[in-house]
Amino acid sequence: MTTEIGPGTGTEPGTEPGTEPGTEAGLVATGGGGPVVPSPAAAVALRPLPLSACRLADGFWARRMAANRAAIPVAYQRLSETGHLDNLRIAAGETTGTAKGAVFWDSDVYKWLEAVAWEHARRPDQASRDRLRELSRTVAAAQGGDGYLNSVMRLRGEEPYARLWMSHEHYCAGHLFQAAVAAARATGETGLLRVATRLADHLAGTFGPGARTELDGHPGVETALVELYRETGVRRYLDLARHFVDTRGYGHATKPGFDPSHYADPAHYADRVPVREAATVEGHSVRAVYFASGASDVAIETGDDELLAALRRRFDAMRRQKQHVTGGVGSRWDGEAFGEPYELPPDRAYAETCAAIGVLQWAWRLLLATGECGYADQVEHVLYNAVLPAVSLTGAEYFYVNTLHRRTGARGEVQRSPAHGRRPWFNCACCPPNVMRTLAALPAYLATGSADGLQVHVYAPGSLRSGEFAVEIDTRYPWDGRIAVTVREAPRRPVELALRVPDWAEGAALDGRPVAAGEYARTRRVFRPGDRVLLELPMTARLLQAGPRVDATRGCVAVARGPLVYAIEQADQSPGVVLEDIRIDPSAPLRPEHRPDLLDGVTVLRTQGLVVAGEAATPYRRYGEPAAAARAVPVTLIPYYAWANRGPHAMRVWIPTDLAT
Ligand code: FUB
Ligand code: ZN
Repeated sequence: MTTEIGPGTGTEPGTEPGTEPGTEAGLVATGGGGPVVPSPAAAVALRPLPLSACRLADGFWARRMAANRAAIPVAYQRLSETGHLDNLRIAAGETTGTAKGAVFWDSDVYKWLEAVAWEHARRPDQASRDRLRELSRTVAAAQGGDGYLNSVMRLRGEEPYARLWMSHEHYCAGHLFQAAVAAARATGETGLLRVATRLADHLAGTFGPGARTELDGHPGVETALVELYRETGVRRYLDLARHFVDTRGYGHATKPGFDPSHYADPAHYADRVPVREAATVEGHSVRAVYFASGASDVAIETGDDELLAALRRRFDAMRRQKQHVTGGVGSRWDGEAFGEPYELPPDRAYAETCAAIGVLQWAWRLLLATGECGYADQVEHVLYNAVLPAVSLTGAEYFYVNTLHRRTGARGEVQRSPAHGRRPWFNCACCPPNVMRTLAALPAYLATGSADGLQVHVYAPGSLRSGEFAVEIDTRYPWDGRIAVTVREAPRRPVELALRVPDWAEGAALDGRPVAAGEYARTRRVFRPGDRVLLELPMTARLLQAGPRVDATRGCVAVARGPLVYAIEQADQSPGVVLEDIRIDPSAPLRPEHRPDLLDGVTVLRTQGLVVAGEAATPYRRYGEPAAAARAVPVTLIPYYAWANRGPHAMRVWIPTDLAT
């Protein structure tokens, strides 16, 4: 049932459901959906399940989500302390003062609201509903009579949309739309949705064919407009998203005039090459992948195969040339940017948390569009190894930059340096609430449904339902590769159960029969309650090496087991051994050992390595001269996501193998 709350409860003229000027459909919340709900006409191979159809039982992700839930009130505190909330309250006339912080700070509040909404869907509680209502009222009161909304711009007296390359006004609008859609789907309440549609109508009246042509320097509004279209049925929001997608690549988002920095480079804004022609990702990594996600949404909703094909080519180029072994993207600190192909330095990796979340969003959309297993492989890989490492086990401390190598004694020069370890907040706080909203909606990424079946992409204990087909999953994944699926309810007709066999899982078996890695293992039949299907994924640890074009990791290996990338951290090594001096012996076995007592329960890997005798007089020696003597040492690896939970120790993902290199 739809409840009208907060602003516009029907008492002011023109605020009754469905009577908002410029709004063609009534604000009737669809309810139940998660973060991406393609419209009935959308060109998708798979459809997400409602959040309520994916329930997690105690296990790996349930623990991480519990920590995330506990961090949500902590983040509210941070948003209060920094002045994020005050900006909106001052703009709303609830208090007095001047604007603090960056022009995009409203977006952090909206991301936090989105997290509250998804959490509420999972476990409703009055306190979060009250908070949602209270802030919805504030945001509504901060909105101008014409629908314009941006507290910082307004308080600083800046002219709306006058410097869109930097002002993030559309970007903030996008995060508001996402929060409003989440609130409607999660709680059935449309107060915030009303604010969102007023702002979207303002945007649609200001920008588009025959109107203003500038684009926001930071994409994000595209996917949000599509979601708003999906939630409200208002076609002009989709049309505006398509306009923003099709007109990017012609310099409309780029800072005009001369500027010797990246601010005058159209590539920084994903604005150098039109979307249908772009062969790869470039420029600011978050902007590039957010834009590609939004463009994928547009392709899905408009049935634009040509656009989808271009986005698939671009994703593939990113995966082949510009993605770290962890799934993180963005090699350069300067401009927070993608580097050249194969420019993937582990020690200087930027790999912003938001960029990983953008890759997750993009991969998920391409999975829905195509049903191809490779995109689900990316979803899982990025979740475990690029998104999760950004948050502490307590759930309340974050990395902005996700390095793959922290040196012994490293000093954090700037606030976001990973050398500090994870931090409670940042001045540019895009990442913490982004993690929060992503983890709060995590069950939405586990499985999809279709008219005749269920597809499971990411394994976690719990239950899943697609229509009349309901199953229970029992597993200790990612520590153990056995996944038992028990049917609880099934229609009296054949349906298909599709279980993803990850690309790394060579030797997997379904009910004892071999199944191919990198595909779905499909069982189609008339299921009966109590039927059981057993998928067994081999969990032998494996060594990975980079191709010859990746210079930065030559002579090193990375280690993975199941879906997890591993790392060595100083705290686990023998006393006196300096992490930089460790070499791994690639011929030595990697023995798993589950340690319930360590890092909230992890499977460590133990192996044999060598340690060189100490620092040399100079870093260089003549070619061919023997390296310093080495002695054998035991080496312990932990999952990369769990590093930096015992202080900011030295850590590395890429480990040298050879004393000669
Ligand atoms: O541009 C402001 C913030 O910086 C965005 O939210 C992120 O993309 C980050 O890079
Ligand atoms: Zn960020």
